[in-house]
Amino acid sequence: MSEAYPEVGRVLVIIPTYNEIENIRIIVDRLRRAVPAADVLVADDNSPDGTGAIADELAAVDPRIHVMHRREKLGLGAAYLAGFGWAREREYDAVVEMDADGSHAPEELSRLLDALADADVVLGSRWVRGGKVVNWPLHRLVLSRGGNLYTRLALGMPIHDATGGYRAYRMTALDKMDTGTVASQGYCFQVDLAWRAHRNGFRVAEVPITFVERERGASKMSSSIVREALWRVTVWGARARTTALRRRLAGQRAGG
Ligand SMILES: Nc1nc2c(ncn2[C@@H]2O[C@H](COP(=O)(O)OP(=O)(O)OP(=O)(O)O)[C@@H](O)[C@H]2O)c(=O)[nH]1
Ligand SMILES: [Mg+2]
Repeated sequence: MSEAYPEVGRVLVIIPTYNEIENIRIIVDRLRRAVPAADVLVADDNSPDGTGAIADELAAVDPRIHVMHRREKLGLGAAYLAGFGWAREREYDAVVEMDADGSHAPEELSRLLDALADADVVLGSRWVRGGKVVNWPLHRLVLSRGGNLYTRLALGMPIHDATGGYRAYRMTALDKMDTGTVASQGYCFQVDLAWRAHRNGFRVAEVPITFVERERGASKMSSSIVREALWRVTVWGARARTTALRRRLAGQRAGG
């Protein structure tokens, strides 16, 4: 099989969906045109609006499109973990995370994959030079910038957009990230994986993206998602500082 990204290998784009009937055709169509060499996996949590059936229709006429039907809505993180497992079983070399709502432009994916040639993890970033957000109300901008600032300070991690969900991972990196122990669900899932990549010493690249607010369908963002991220990041940061302090004390003791 010819590979569009010889330095990366076979790529699977995972699109998690819950009630995205107005978006699913559009996003898959855009993706297939923009990056024809990548395979697509729609991971649908039994959407009541019939998104899964539309995905099946798309898969029936295009062998590069696949659908994973999950029994119930278990959150974005759980859908991605199942998708990573699916990719692992089929020996993909890289996986991409992409929302269904059009916020992540498929036309920008080739830049992320180009960057993966020299990185283990590539983050589509709204908050580096050249990154943009289109049509977000002020409170979402404040939440995202504030959340990322807090994350950077609490974890001491030099990543500008740790909450974003447009990403590419080398499978070898994901395998070492021990994703079986990830408990985070919402946005926090993204921070969790970025934190694991950072702690593993992986090459993490941030590529500027233009994030566009969804035009169709309802957001699944909620205050509980924000609360989860806040407490988990705080706990991880405290744990990392305690571990560093313990090591320093042990080193001082050993050094006499
Ligand atoms: N399979 C699955 N997909 C989900 C679930 N929750 C959200 N998604 C999908 O994850 C992607 C991101 O969800 P959004 O609702 O856009 O969440 P968001 O981007 O944080 O919120 P907005 O910025 O308001 O759009 C979309 O493709 C959703 O359909 C879930 O529980 N299961
Ligand atoms: Mg969205």
